[in-house]
Amino acid sequence: MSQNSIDSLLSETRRFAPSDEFAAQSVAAPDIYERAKEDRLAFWADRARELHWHSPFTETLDWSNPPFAKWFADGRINVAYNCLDRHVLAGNGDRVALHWEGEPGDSRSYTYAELTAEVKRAANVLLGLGIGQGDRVAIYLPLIPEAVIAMLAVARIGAVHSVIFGGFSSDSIRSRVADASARLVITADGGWRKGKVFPLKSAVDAALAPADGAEPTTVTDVLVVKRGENTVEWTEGRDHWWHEAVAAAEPEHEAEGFEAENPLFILYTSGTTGKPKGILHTSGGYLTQAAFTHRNVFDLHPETDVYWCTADVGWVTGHSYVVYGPLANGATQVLYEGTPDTPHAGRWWEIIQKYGVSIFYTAPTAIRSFMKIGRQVPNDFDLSSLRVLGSVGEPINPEAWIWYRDVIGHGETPIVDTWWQTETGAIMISALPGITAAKPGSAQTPIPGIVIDVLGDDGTRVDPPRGGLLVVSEPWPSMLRGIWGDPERFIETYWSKFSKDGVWKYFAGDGAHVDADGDITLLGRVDDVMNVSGHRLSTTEIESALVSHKIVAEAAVVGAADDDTGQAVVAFVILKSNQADAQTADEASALLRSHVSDRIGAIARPKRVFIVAELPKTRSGKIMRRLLQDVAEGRAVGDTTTLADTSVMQIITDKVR
Ligand code: 6R9
Repeated sequence: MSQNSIDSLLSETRRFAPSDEFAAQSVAAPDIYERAKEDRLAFWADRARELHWHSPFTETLDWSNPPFAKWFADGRINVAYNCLDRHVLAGNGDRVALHWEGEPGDSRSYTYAELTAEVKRAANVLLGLGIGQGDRVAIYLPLIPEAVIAMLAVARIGAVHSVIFGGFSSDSIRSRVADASARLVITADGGWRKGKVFPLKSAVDAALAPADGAEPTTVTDVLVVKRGENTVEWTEGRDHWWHEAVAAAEPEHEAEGFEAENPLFILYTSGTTGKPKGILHTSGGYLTQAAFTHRNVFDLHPETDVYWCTADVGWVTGHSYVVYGPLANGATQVLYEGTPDTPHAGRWWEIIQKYGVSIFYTAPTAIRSFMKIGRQVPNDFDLSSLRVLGSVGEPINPEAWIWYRDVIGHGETPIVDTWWQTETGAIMISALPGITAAKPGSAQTPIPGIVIDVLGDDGTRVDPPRGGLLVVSEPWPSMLRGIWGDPERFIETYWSKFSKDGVWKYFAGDGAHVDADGDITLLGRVDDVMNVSGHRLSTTEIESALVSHKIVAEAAVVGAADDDTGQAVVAFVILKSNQADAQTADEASALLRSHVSDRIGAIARPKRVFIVAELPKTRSGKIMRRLLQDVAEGRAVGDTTTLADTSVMQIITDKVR
């Protein structure tokens, strides 16, 4: 974040208390914080008991082998049963679970009874393919109901899903499938985006094809949902149409209980090295915190609310707040396949009007892009059904916060700014809309039952008002249980910085400021992880993609502050000497931008690629990205005295400006 926006965040004095009317109907009672504090573990055990357990747990937390936690370990639970059958058995089978809206304008709704029936059949399809408890299933789908059905079917049989965002490349699929040794891939013939069908199956085909130096794939079967009406290549024996398999499957499937620590999913996310980390989540604790936060942070009244989270299921927000949280709570929700501006700039607002959406959860990058278009677009729609707004993925600046409340929330709705991560599994810091007086730009308060601290580099708590590093000081139910196949990296990445003398503290990688009221404002990543439109990208991963191109000798990538996307990817590249004259800098830059897009996915495509003759390095050869960031953000270049060659920055700056 730029110094200007930090300053404006920290001088923010406006407060927005909930109205009396809102407070009176709030799901969370004002004493919830005290109750959680009195006995934190008992508080979480009570929350867990709000779910259905096939057999009850007796132990809440086992922290005897930190940092490997076990929550509710001797209980047995079925996550999908909690999201489906339970509501049908409670007499809510006719309640709509999903209102799905396709980008071209087609739509489908599923009641809880219908969704349960679909998931039972899909579970039988998976069992028929030999998938069982613990097997990994990769899911590479557009945002269609089958994505939700597939995830729940995997969960129902105790298998483990690894959802891969539909915008990722075949290389990304290959590495994720290989890392998790997936047996099955569920994909589609295509999906709609920006008025066109994009292919998915062909990327899966390429990812599973034999490749030089790669192990043969572990995937034996591919299920293909028909959505895009694309023609697809077909591998007999391996590929199966989803609709045919589901139609042929037995309709009944009884959900069995699995251990609370049975793995539920792996989700890959960027870290500070090139290789994405497979973040592992398990069942009972994850569902407990996803459901609790969804109900309390959004003040969900499942009988009357219509909830919409705009995230794709390829991100953790789509796991916890499109699939597991809302469905565990029996919510009615909207799912939209496409982009916000197709076929017109008011598409999202039209959807809110059509379904009477009352709770809306999106990312600051989207809000800023709407701000840029102007309020006349949303003003053309009836948004009066909205009563709670949420934000996630990156810091929301006070200007965007106020615009969101004024223009989308008709100047009245509470806004919850929710801080959390793929690793935390569920929301960790957020206001509660019926209790907290909201402070624009600040995530404010740890949710009840969560212990957060802001520490100085020496590991002691900072004295407010002051900035430092964000840590979680006590284990929490939805915490990651590890990095798939790499316990060492798990300990090293998250626990080595601040844990000592048997006291374990989780280091989140974010900077944060605590003000005099004790409210927490997030300041962005402190490591080599960028945040572009709320999506995590690793500088190293993009650098590796760049140097994999034959014309590149060396590359350095930084995240530069950007008005639209929060941060933008900016690359500095040295070409191989025989290439420098072969093409113009513009040609090389265009070529490399699309190369990164092919290797990782369009979200990683650098906004700008500068072809330079040298990179700023310390005498020990470490690239000083901080200086490149100064250039990319148009600032005066900071201290260069540790550079091996101090003239380098002048040359780069001249080139760029
Ligand atoms: C849920 C999600 C996690 C990183 C996190 C932080 C940033 C998320 C934020 C926020 C400020 C918020 N982040 N929410 N920063 N305010 N409300 O986004 O997970 O994709 O793993 O990203 O996103 O930097 O460390 P994930």
